[in-house]
Amino acid sequence: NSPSPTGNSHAVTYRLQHTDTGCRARLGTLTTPHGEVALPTFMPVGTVGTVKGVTIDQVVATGAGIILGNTYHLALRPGADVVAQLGGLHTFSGWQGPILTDSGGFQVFSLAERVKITEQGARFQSHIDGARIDLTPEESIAIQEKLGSDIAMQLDHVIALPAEREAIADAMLRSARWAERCQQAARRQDQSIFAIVQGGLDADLRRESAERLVELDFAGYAIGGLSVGEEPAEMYRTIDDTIPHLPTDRPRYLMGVGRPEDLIEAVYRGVDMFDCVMPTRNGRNALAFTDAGPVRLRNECHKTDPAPLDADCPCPACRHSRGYLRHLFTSGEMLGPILLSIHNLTYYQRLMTAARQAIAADRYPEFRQQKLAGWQRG
Ligand code: PRF
Ligand code: ZN
Repeated sequence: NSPSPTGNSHAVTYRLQHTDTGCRARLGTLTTPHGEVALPTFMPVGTVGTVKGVTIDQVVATGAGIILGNTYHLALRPGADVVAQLGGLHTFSGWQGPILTDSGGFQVFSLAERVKITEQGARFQSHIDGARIDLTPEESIAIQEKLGSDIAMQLDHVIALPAEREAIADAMLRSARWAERCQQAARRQDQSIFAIVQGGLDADLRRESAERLVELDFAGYAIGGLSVGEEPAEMYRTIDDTIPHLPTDRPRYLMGVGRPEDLIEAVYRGVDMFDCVMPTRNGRNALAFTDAGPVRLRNECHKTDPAPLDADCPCPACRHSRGYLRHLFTSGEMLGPILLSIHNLTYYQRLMTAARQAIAADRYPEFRQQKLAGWQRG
């Protein structure tokens, strides 16, 4: 783990290969202890050590290069020590490629009960059994080290928007202090930490957050606190306000985003990594993503439709007619949610593959227009 010629001694490194000549979209490679990933990329969410409804072989077949796991859920059940005893999250889940674990900051905000945030950390009750838990920056890193992910996220303080500027600034500054504590607590040489930029929708707070974190030198930088109810245009503007303050030689990860159009817009603005439950959660609810926009398979109009969801899609769902897929859902068959989860994950991976090809050819702006026009027509 010796310092590279570029002065980057992290276990996880980013190599920028090309920036599109017409926008900020970037083509790059992420190198981790469990292999390389072409960026931009989408990470399927494997919250509790499984991408819901999909086997590891099936996740691999969708084209995914890296998956996400959750500190919060795995710490509550089965516990980080149990995962460690079973060989760590790679062996436990069966996924041998790169894994990123979220820190718990957002899950405390969105799932836990009776949450109390102090400078020390988050105190809350488990949403599973009500047990009282303290999650400090040091504890979050200790758990993520037991899980053995390639990328650990810093613990951050996420707040609901809209909020008073003072509260947003307070949470941003606390998140920056927690970032440094996470860095100090880190022991593993085969794991890197990504910092998380916070600061709501305020350009000055985003800049200050980015500058404080960049000063500390992390392996990568996430943009957090977005997609929490604000308008898409506000999210895009905040990405534009943040990206110029991040180093070009580190990956940028937009957390918990989003719809296909959000990925396309964020890549345009210089984002490299994404995660979201949308492909799997929507798939379980009979909603399929296509180039003509989302398709609701429970709708009567698909009852006798012999066409596949997407004639060009190589996934197992697309060997069937829309009429058959609808039948699986109306009959309550478990294969429906499984097939649509696989289709949607495949759709997201093919979208990112096409985005990378467009960037390599300096035609990302045209590619973006084409995709947005298709989704609007649908
Ligand atoms: N922080 C963390 N995880 C996250 C977020 C965040 O702000 C978001 C915001 N959309 C999703 N997941 N730690
Ligand atoms: Zn398909």
